Amino acid sequence: MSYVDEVLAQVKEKNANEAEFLQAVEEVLNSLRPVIDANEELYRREAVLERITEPDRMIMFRVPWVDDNGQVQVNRGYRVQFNNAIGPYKGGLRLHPSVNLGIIKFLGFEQIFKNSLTSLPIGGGKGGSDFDPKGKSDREIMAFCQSFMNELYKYIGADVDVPAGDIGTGAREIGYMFGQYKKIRGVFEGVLTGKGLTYGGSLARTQATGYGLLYFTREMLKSNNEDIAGKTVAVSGAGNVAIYAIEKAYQMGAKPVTCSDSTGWIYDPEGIDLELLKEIKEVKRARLTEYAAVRPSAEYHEGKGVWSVKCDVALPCATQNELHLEDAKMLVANGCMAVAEGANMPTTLEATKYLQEKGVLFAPGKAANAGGVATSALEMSQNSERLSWSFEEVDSKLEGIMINIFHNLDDAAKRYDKAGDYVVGANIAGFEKVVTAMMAQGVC
Ligand code: NDP
Ligand code: 2IT
Repeated sequence: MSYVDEVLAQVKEKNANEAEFLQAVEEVLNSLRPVIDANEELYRREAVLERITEPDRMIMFRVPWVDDNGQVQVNRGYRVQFNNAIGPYKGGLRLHPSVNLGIIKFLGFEQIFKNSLTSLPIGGGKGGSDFDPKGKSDREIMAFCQSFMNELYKYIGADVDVPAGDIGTGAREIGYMFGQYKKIRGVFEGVLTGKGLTYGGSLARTQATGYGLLYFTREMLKSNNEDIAGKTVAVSGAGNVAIYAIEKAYQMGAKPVTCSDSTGWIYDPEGIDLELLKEIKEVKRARLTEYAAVRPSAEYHEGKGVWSVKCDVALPCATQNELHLEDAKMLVANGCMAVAEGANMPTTLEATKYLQEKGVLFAPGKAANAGGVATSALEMSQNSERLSWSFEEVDSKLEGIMINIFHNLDDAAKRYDKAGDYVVGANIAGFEKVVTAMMAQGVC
């Protein structure tokens, strides 16, 4: 049996109940075959794949907090510190009822390669909780965040592990967590990113993932003799990533016509009204039904279906496994030429394979959405030098990083005779740096 198959079988046996983690490992290891096969003896002896698929540590803890009725609630908190070969652990905190160990491990595993691709010194980690922020008062959110940090603080630090936002964790939650860390440790340091601008946050971090997604997509299209300007874009999600993807799409002359949340989706053929969307999602924290209620050009549909709309470019920006084979078929039938993942692993393995076979340009999340964590690393740099850069400075660095990521993975794919396969390119380019660092540091 080849080394890759051997390790895949072991990982499946050891982590049998972790579907999303297995999906992520399968994708990465399968696409690394050309590199592994070329170095099989060395990598096998060094147990490189066994080491990279086993987290450095997994921390799980009780998060008790008191709700507005005086009732004590208990959630489970997680932090998976996956790999720090190239820098301190770095990755977001997801607050969503679906969170479990397998989901946090898949996200942490992806983060290793994503962070490597940014070319910045950050290792891979992820955390979160099965806490559901929906419908909670500000006081309840604060109670949860403080209790979460009462345990998490032991394991993190500006040079150790630097968490940030993800689904359900935005500036409000980061603020409460930062305050509690400072209270417990008595240290004002860049232990979290995505902070508010008055206490160490970076300009352009809020926009970074969505903007970066468009910088990447534009470069990918350009390299295939296409232009983002004039394209009709289907976007899923209506959160941080989706909103700023829509904003940058407009700035580039494209027309975003959809968005979605967990209850339904909007088709607005005249183009999504960005200010209205921001008001509903960022200020009121309300449902998309409110969008359709005040926008005559918009259709609201319950449930799923955002990929049934005719578009040139699709940007899944909500959550994992939201774009299935049947969705991929609809996209292809409707003439979609490119899919770029704003979310982490939004496209199933079957759907990805189908899109690639049909010649659709496919940008994996670990490359296309790396602008968020890259800008988090820029926030860490600013905190270290106790300076704040201008919006333009951060944004232009972000743009350069995304263009660079595209060319790195494009080159990596070409080196292994897989030109145009950006999944293979991203995994190989991300892996090479981490594995070189791991081997240089010995068995640890
Ligand atoms: P937000 O919480 O701001 O928004 C998430 C959006 O996706 C909401 O519209 C939400 O709808 C929808 N959504 C979430 N879960 C589900 C679900 N199970 N089914 C249907 N819709 C769902 O999160 P972000 O925008 O920050 O994150 C979106 C994706 O991007 C995630 O995959 C995240 O890991 C990834 N990402 C985020 C980065 C960042 O910097 N924030 C960086 C890189 C990747 P509702 O509000 O109704 O739940
Ligand atoms: O998935 C991701 O890359 C994020 N949620 C951002 C992580 C970060 O540390 O900014």
